[in-house]
Amino acid sequence: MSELIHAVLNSEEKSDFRSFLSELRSQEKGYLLRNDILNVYSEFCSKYQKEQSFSLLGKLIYYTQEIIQDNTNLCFIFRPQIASQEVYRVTEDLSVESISVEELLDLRDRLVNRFHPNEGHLLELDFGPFYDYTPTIRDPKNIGKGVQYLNRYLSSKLFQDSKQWLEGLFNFLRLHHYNGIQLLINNNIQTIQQLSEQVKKAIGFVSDRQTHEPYEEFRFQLQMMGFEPGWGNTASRVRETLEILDELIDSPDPQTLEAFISRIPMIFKIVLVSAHGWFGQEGVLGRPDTGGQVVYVLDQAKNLEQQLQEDAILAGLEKLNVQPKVIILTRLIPNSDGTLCNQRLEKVYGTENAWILRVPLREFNPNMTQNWISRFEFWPYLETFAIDSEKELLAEFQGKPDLIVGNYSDGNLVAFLLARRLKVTQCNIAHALEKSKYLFSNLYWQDLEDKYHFSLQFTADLIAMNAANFIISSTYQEIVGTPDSVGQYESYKCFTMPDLYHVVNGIELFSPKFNVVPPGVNENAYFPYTRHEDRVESDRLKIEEMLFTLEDSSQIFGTLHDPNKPPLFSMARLDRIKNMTGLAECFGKSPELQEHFNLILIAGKLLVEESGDNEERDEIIKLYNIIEQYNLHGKIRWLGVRLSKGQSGEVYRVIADHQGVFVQPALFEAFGLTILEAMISGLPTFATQFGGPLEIIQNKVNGFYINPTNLEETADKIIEFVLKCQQNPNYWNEISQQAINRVYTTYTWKIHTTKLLSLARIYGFWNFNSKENREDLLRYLETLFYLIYKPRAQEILEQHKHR
Ligand code: UDP
Ligand code: LCN
Repeated sequence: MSELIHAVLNSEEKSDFRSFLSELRSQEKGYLLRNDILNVYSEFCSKYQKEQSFSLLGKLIYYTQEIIQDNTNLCFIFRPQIASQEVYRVTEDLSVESISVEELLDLRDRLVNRFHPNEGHLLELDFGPFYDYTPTIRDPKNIGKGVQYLNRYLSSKLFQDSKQWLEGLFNFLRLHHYNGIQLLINNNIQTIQQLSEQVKKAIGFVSDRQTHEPYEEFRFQLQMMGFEPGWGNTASRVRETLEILDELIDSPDPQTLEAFISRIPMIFKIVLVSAHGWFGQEGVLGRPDTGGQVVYVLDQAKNLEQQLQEDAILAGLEKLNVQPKVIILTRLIPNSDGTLCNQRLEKVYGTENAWILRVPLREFNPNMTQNWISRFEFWPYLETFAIDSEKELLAEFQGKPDLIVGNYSDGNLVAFLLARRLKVTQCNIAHALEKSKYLFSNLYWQDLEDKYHFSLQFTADLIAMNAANFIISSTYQEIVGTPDSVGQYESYKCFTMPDLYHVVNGIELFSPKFNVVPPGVNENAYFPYTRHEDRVESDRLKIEEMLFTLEDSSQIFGTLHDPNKPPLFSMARLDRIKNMTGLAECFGKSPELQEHFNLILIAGKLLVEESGDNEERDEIIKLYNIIEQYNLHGKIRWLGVRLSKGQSGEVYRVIADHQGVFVQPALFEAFGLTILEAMISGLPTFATQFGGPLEIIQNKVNGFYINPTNLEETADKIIEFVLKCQQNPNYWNEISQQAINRVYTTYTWKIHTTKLLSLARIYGFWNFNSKENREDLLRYLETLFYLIYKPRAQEILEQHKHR
């Protein structure tokens, strides 16, 4: 970047740069974010009739993420490429100097008047040194493909010392049991030499058998040779697995290693931690805090169980009575508002051995702990919840789990505490890191602390993401963003929490622990509207009535003048970021949209008094105001209903029957399951360009991007689609079909679970083999937990005691 700045300064654009800096200095805001910068620059260009994009200055501005005013100096924060940052100070006389991360964080503190030079330095958190001894990916485009990289890297290291590598492999093979039953190899094989010989002998033995001969029929002969169950369920499967092992011993390479490890029966018991919300199978969706995460985890649990069962059968473990078990760990909520969230154990529908295990919070103050607690207030209860859960899990599994997966900041912290105590592989899933959702949430954390307690959340995030053996993200940009926007994990790289700590290196984004594994969609509930044979006519009629005509003021607001107009549909929890009010305003401001569509929203509750959530209450009031302001009566229906999965699937299909469209107008969406649901149903979908939808949808191919902060442009995009449909009556169908194809080819739970289990096995293998010493990192994280997290959590607990 320094070269680019100097190129500007040494060119005829120097005076433009000077005038632009003076334009910046005249701005009221001392802290300009990318959008502000682009606006100032665009105004500057039109004022002085300058070329925007092809100039050197334009290029410089393109890479600028933030500009901070420091008296007469300006501090430029550049992002020359994904996951990297450079900071320069430009003085009034145009001298340029690079500044360190530490100086930048001090500057940010000064900006918000939180800098106390006399009080000495603030605590600096730096995770960099802990990653010094682990491999890192070099090319940013390979970020998120951790396991591939790790395999290649570690294999090449491991295979260098063939004796040590083979010893490691041998020891790993001897490790596996299921409920006390030895798997894979027994004591008849004592050395790696014997293993190699016996593998060849066994290959010869199974090759002489019928391809489909069941394993049980030759089990005892194999046992005599030293092989226990786990190699396959038929002669051909056993032969394949042994041949892979044979190849691995004779001429190892990373692909063979991956293929072999992916077949090892080493995962039977999994915990999915989803701590805060109303976690249930009915009556919970659409409540504050309870949306996609519950859907994701439930579907994941079902599919994981199924995959584990299939894997166990394929491995030849059927007759051993192997019953894989998946437990979703959540909190028990005694006052459960008609849901089953007060039940200790609930079986997951459609599974044999997947359960929701609910563990109550200790009774610090029954007014709090008997009721739902917002995710922003939940922090003080996590440690005791983890301690109590450990006992319950050990009892339910009759032993330790093989994998612990955390969900969201709180679940990830619990997963860390459990994994640390039980010494089990820890996987993290963020779902949504709030830091990216709330602008300046770290810089102004003190002002937001009462409402959001971000000091705990961000500390918990740092602890859990660094502790995790591997992290699953739904998109690439969740990790490191796009060329012009910062990723969610990336935002933890360097930030200040004024008066609390400075993070100079919060996470290694190039670590192979990051893996992109997107979720799928429940294909029983959500499927194309054209699959008439799978739809139930009476359900369709009921949903039709509910969406367009039913009068029920307790849960439906609005009567349509013309119910036959196509619906412009959206469904989301009613929080600020989901921006349902923005969509209503966009509709209100556009007579053209009103002419073509009715607006149908399924969102939250209709009455302020019925909501216990701050943001939901604000949004309810705002939505009514917009309806009045733009006089949307007769053009809008707002449904405050809670639907079952089956019903919500039929909602999308009925909207598609009416040639409607789905709009997802969130100000930021981490991933966006409703987008998958709408697309698989066959709805042309317009989704926010901020966040995950950018990767789900390919613009104008199988859906459309919108910028929900630009209401006029959003309306224009939808109208443009309508006009195209009028010109080409097949256009709606084309987009609809492409949307369906996109989900079936890229977003299925089968793809997800196969990859997740393969990751869990491979990371388990590497942890065993590389004997990576992480104790120093884990001790550092524990220190943060005890010295920063716990005292702050205790303060909230004291406040809660008086509620
Ligand atoms: N949902 C629902 N009823 C509502 C709102 C949402 O059933 O009133 C479901 C929706 O079908 C989807 C999930 O909740 O499965 C929302 O997931 P998404 O990832 O879109 O957003 P989140 O709420 O997790 O931020
Ligand atoms: C949380 C969110 O905010 C959504 O964007 C995701 O789709 C959901 O979790 C599931 O991961």
